[in-house]
Amino acid sequence: MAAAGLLSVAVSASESGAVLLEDAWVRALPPTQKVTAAYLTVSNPGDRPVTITGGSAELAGAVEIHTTREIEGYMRMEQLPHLHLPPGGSLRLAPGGTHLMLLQLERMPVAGETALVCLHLASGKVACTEAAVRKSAAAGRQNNQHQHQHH
Ligand SMILES: [Cu+2]
Repeated sequence: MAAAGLLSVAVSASESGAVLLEDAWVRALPPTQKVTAAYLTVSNPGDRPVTITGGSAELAGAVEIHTTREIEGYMRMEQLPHLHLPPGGSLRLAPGGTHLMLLQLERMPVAGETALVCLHLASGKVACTEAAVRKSAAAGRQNNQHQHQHH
């Protein structure tokens, strides 16, 4: 519980220079895996460009910004030093593309849980959101108001 408290430095989106985080989710992998990925849509409602320099997440000792590139027929992940968002711009971090890599996991998050995921901005601000832990991206973006899982 103490760790969650340390991360609760959420910045109000209405504050200038902040970003909006939406549709965040973390992929639940088998518990033997030591890393996983987080996805979200980040937008810059302000009138100045924003640079994202990194991130942090509950249960993860480190977070890196990765992109996926096809090199000689193989999908490879590459670390990006930062992401740029022009004024009014938005960026969708999604499977097969840019994502947040959650490293040094204390344990694998379990589907149905939520985990706080934060983006760190060059301005020193930190924007956080509660990410749903899911096994896949299956749940549609349009009906995420009310998600129920049936077996
Ligand atoms: Cu990655």
